Parts: sequence; C-alpha cells; structure tokens
Amino acid sequence: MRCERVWRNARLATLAASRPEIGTIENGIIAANGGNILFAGAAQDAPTFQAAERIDCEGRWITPGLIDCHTHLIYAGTRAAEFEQRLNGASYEEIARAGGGISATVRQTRAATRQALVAEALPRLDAMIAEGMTTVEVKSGYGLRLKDEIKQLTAARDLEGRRAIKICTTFLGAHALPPEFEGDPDGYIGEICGVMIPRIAKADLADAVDVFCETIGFSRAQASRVLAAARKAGLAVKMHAEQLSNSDGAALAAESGAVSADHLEYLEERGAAAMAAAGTVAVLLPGAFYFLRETKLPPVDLLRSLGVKIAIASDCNPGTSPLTSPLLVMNMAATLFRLTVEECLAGMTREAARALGRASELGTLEAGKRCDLAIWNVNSVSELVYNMGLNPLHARVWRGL
Ligand code: DI6
Ligand code: FE
Repeated sequence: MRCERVWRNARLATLAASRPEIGTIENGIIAANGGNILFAGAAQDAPTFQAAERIDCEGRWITPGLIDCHTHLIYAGTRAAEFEQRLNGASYEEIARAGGGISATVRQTRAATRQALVAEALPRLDAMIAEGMTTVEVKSGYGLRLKDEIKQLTAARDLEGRRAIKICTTFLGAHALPPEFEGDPDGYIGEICGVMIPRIAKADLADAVDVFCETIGFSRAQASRVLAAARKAGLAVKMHAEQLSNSDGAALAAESGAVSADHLEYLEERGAAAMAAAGTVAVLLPGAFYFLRETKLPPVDLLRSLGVKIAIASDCNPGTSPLTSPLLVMNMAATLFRLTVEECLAGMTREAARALGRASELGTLEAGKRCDLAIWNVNSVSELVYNMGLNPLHARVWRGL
C-alpha cells in the first residue's frame, strides 16, 4: 500500500476508546497519507507500506498531538503587577472592583492592533507547540465590543497562517461587562444576542460561543439568552460554570446541548447529572485553581461515578492562569485534582477533542483521524505527567508532516 510517511519501531499510546486504558501498542506503526492516519497499530498486523519516507522511532512513545481545549491566548499586556498586589494581600475580586482584572486587559487589548495581538500571542503559542501541542482553542472576550471581538477572533485565526497548528475559535463576548454598558448587563446581553453573535456567525469567525456564568460574570438567565442565540446561529456552545460559586450554570449548559462546561470547582450533583445525561464534557482547569490558590476541589469522584468525560486545559489567560505548558497542566491535574495518568493524557487528547466537538477528527491514534502526533523521549507515559519543567518532546507532527 502506498503512503507518504511511516513511523515504525514506536510504542503507541493510541487513546483509542476501543482499547483498554491508554490503548498501548508495543512495536507499533503509524502510516500517514494526505495529512490523515492511514493505519495505526501493531507491526505484525500492518499491511506492507510503500512509503516515500520511513522514520525509525527507536522505541520512543507516540501519543496523539496534545489539544488545549480552553485558552484565552489572544490578549495584550500582562497582569504581573496585579500578581504582585495579590502577593501583598489584595484579592482577585478587590483588584477587579478597583478597575483592574479583566477590565485592565480589555483596555490594553482594545488599544492593540490585530498584528500586535498576534505578535504577543506567538511566544505563548510557541511554548505550547514546543511541548507537542497540535490544536488550541482560543476565546475572545477581551474586546467586549463588536470590532474588538472581531479583531481578537481574526488574530486567533491568523495564528494558523503563522504556525503549523489548528486553532478553534470561541466567541466569549459575555466574559465581562464593558464600560459602555455599565449598570445595564441586560442591554449588553441584548447586543451580544442581537448583533454580535449573528455578525460573527455570518463572518464565520467562531466555532463556538462561551459565557462566564458567575456572580461576578453573567446570571443564569443572561447566560441562557446567549446560549439560545448561539444555537440559533448554528454555533456550538460552552460555558465557564461553577468556578467561584454554584450558579447552576452546568445544568443550563447541559440542557442547552453544550459540548463542555468548564472550571466546575463548585459543581454539585444536579449539574453533574445533567452533564452526564447530555454528554457534556467536564473541562477542569488546574492552572486557575493553582494560581488563585483555590481550595474547593472540583468533584472528580462524582464526575467519575456518573461517567462524565473529563478534559483538562491550561485556561491560559493573563489574570488567573498565565500557563503555557501542557505538561504542567497534566502534572497539576494529577497532583491537585488526583487525576490518574490515564485521565490526564486522555484529558489533553481524546476528551479535549470531544470538548471541542471534534472527536471524530482529532484526539486518538486511529485510522481516519488527522495525523497529529507527539513523539517523546520517555520510557513510560507516566513520565509525561510526573516531570515538572522537563520537556522530553522528541518531535511533533502536524497533519502528517
Ligand atoms: N474565568 C477565568 O478564570 C478567567 N476568565 C474567566 O471567565 C479570568 C480572566 C482574567 O482574569 O483575565
Ligand atoms: Fe477561562
């Protein structure tokens, strides 16, 4: 059989749901053609391939390329000074009420050009790529008015032209209340539903719509309006839910057919059951938990017992998770949330793909999926979760190259 490339003499962590645990195949082969996996399996089961290029992996491990399914990668400036204020005792909420927090990043992002936003995001993206990332979701939400939200989403899409990576974009207009609508959150929600979502959907700038449903964000009723408008525009929906309190957002997300509900530290039985019934993925964000020194743990045992799929992500953002290391995300998910190695790896591959509504295309080493690979200098995949700060990536493959 003809194909473009073959990787041989590899140990595969396929993450295929049809196989137990991480779906290990010793002495494995992957064959790629046209950017897709033609075959991934044991050497003894493989057909004979006539490949233009054959790569000897010398026994290295291959996992699916890593997927970060929740980031706010595009923004201007840093909030390092606020970090220092927090070290001196100020709280995240106090800083936000004093005009800092998300508003500070909104001011800087509005003032930046699209080109500057791309330039500022590239080092962050490169750090992720250096650790085997092949797909990144990027949210807007620091523009908070149509032209600046469009600028952010376009900058996110521009990243695809600058690096070999898949970018999935999410419109998060309902991240915070912009100054133009101070005291009138319902007016802003009206603008989001009536103007912003239809325009952004028509211009095909977003794959999904997200809402920050929280006491310091938007109410459940307001979030419900946003999700309905998104569904009407044919977009997938997601939600920042139960991060700082239980607003019953996860149940709303699930009932609205959300692909994921994210954060979930304050999730309780009712929301988890609704997520299980709807197949909504739980996206856990240990970087924000760590950086805010949160103490309320997400209910991992409850999610497990109900069979809710768990993804993990960086939440890369300037205020609560300036984190660009997928390997550290896995380490934190294990140490802080007690996820197993298998759950951590699945959470940044198969389940992250599911949280993006792309499980049929990404996230496992199986024939027919995109050939996005990470090849590692490790003796066991648990080393990927165990190390802190060591990067054992040997090579990264995106779309077969
Ligand atoms: N939850 C978060 O943790 C981030 N956004 C959100 O909805 C915080 C974003 C920021 O502080 O800039
Ligand atoms: Fe977030």
